[in-house]
Amino acid sequence: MRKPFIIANWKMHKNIEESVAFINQIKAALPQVADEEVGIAAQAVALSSMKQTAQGTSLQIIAQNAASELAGPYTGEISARSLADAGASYVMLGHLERRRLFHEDNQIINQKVRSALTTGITPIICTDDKMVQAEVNGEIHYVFDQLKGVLKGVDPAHLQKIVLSYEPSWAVGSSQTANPKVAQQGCHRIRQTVANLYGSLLADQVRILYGGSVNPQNIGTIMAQPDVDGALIGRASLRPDDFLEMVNWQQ
Ligand code: 3PY
Repeated sequence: MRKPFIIANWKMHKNIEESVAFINQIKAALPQVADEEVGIAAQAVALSSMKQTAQGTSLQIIAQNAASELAGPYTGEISARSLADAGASYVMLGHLERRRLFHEDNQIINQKVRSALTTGITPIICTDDKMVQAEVNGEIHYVFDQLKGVLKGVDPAHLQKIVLSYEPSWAVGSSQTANPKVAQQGCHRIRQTVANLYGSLLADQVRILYGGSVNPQNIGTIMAQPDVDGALIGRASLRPDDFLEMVNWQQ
């Protein structure tokens, strides 16, 4: 049984005070029992205050990026080790905006994944539609280089806890309507690729999230797809009421 995982990706929207205020507003309504995981990915400077505010709740504190090295002369970088110290239990790596705006490639993301794994912080590895290519003649053609590249050298024992996500580029940071069929196809192909790389037992266990234009109206149909285990939510996660509505998508 794969536990659903609902994540707010706040990108660079909220400062420390706003992040803490948001958690204070939602914390009493978060699921008590861990039959669903809920997390917030925020700016690194807010993580430790968020962790303190979330004490006693099941909220996961998530970093949005990490350096590829654990320590050393890398001015301006933040290591996975320091993010873990600040209270992050997960780190998002390879989000489309990191690839598109900061030119991160599979090799850099793979280094970040391996580095994060040595600290005990769990990577949420994002893949986009370089993974799932455009529709051609009514058939969707898939390429797997992205996933192979970012998972290179990753031990099967680690893959068990890693989380993967599929975020088609047209749906990220846009107000396009998310398409549940595309979400299912993308997540299914990722699962098949994991099966090819690591075997079907691990592929059945790994959680795969869908991201891009998820909102309170469409989350139910997206989460109903058999290969979608959770959602990475951008803009629609910025208001506490909307976020709680999506956390409670089953109701
Ligand atoms: C979006 O929905 O815009 C996202 O980037 C989610 O990660």
